[in-house]
Amino acid sequence: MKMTFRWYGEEDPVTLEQIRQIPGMKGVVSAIYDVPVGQVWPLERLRQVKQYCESKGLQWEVVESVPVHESIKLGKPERMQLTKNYAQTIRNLGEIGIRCICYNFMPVFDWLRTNLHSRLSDGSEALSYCPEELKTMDPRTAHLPGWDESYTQTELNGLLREYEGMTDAVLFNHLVWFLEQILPACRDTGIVMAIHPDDPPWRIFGLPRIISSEQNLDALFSAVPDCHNGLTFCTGSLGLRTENNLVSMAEKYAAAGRIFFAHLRNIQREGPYRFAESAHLSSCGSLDMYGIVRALTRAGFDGYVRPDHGRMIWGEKGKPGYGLYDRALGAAYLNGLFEGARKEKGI
Ligand SMILES: [Mn+2]
Repeated sequence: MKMTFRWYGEEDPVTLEQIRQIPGMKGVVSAIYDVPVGQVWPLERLRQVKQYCESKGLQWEVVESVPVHESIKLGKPERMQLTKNYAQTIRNLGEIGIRCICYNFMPVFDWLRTNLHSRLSDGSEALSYCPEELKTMDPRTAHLPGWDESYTQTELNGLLREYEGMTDAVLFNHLVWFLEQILPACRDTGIVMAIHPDDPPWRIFGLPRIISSEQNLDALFSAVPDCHNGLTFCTGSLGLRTENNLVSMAEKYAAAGRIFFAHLRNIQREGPYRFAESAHLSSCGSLDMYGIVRALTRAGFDGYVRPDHGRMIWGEKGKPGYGLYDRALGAAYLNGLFEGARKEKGI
């Protein structure tokens, strides 16, 4: 297990100096944020970021994310060139020593919450989701928390129209096509593709969802059995569906060599399609975090791990979900769970 921390580049209010002081921290998970989706990430820029991280004592081996252009998900003719560009980005990432790419195949929005500043009973703030709030949000006309600056209203309307009537099966075929096209670049560089599950794992605004359940994952690995095709095991996303047994899924996919990266965080399920993100501890939410870590360890998981969204605590201001303090507490807790699990296994 290699503990990492998401870092949003030099604009991030959380600095590499701070990240380095979290006990057990080995590296960062980052990306290039100012290259338009679909274009090749320039080698020179990648080298600069890599060198900057290393100069601060941190490795950069995981990218989150290289976004997949909507035209690839939609299966439009320009997907040919866009996929070639994606493959070239993989090759450039291979050049600077990246080992793993986290990506997702969710149409339009790669995550959605209805409140980014939900007040928990201890006074901290967390991201939350509830169906009543969702009903008041029509993406064609209204403000969506976290997405205001990503699309103009016209762009968003156009995109939603293009997805009208798309089935899960069609979107799935587009994912398989995309993976088959980029696999040669993965084989040449050794880079593995770790798909992030849908967040939350159910349909929103009628958009298709294809990576939400064990059945979906089985279908993906049987359609594309290549060993570079794997998963970001995000407990906070998959764990929102009660039928996803995370302990058995962790064991199954880790033993099969499909988990390359784990996002370990807890959520409090508050009813159907209703949840708040919680502190990482098992006692703070709905998930058995020790059970999950033990299952990963028993199955021989040796990939990358990061604490996922944290609450805003101690008066910290910053990017919702990505402050320093609660994620650092999460990392310390997870390190303890892994130490316990390793010792229990006798390694
Ligand atoms: Mn995640």
